[in-house]
Amino acid sequence: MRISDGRFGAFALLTGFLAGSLALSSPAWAKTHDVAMTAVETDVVIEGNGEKYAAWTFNGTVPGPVVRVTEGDTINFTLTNPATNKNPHAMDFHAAEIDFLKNYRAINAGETISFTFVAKKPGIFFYHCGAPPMIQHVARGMFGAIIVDPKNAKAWPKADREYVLVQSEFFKNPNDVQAMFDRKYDNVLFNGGIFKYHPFVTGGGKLDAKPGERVRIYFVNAGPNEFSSFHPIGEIWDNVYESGNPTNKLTGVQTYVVGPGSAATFDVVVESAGAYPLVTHSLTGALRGAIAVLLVGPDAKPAPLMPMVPWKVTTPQTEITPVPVQ
Ligand SMILES: [Cu+2]
Repeated sequence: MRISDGRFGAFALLTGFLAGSLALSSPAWAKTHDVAMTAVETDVVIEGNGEKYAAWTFNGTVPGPVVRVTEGDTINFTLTNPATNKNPHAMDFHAAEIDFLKNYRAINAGETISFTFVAKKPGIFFYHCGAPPMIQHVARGMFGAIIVDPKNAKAWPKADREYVLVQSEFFKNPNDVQAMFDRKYDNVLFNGGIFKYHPFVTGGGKLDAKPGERVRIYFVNAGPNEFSSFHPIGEIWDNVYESGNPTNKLTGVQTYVVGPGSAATFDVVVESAGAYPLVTHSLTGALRGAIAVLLVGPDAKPAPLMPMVPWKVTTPQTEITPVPVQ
């Protein structure tokens, strides 16, 4: 550029100034969120009869808390691994684009790690612990979902009702890492429970909706190994958005495959009242726990994004005795 030219010089100064301003400050619509999680090694209820499991968790629940931000937002994340824990833990956000070695490294009990990222792409993303053996940390419950809403809310139709469903495999013996490598799972879970949203099973709940509502399911497959073949029995997905990005839009889909470590957003407009089980059509998974019944009726009440209401315990709770590692 010829800086001797007055007009070019002024233009260069102006664009340089604007570029500098943009680099120094976030766009006006972007927010900064401080997100803190704690690795908690604790027993959690995994079945409607009160059965408990020696889980490893983020914040004491399986899945961990849903994180929700908007495209362009900055997340200052902190993970604490309390001194009372026995194992190293870590955090890997699929919504982030940052160095893995530095940010996703495992920290020992008694340590804390912090990192910052900008959620640049809209969608539904997996998060999980990456401490070795990662297959065990995921299988025992260290996973969750982060929703990055598009900054343009009109990028897709407005949803009348939203749910988050996270699928995962359950291994009865939390210490049998070989079973995890051999894919010898005992159950498949939605949101950390066996038939958690199946109203005909002891202690089971449901997902509510009203006729005509556009129900949006943010679906994450935590794995660790199996593919999900997500299907609404009695319905057809009006739209499926790969990775939950409004740009990745499919229409009129019966079943959509979500691999382990992946996610998609599913819209269904249910025309008439009734029961519509949402399943993985990999039937060995559905029949071992991965059925969530969408109960559609005019009296449906508002519901949280991820219903985690404690299950009604109808039988005495039993503890699972940890088995030593082979
Ligand atoms: Cu962990």
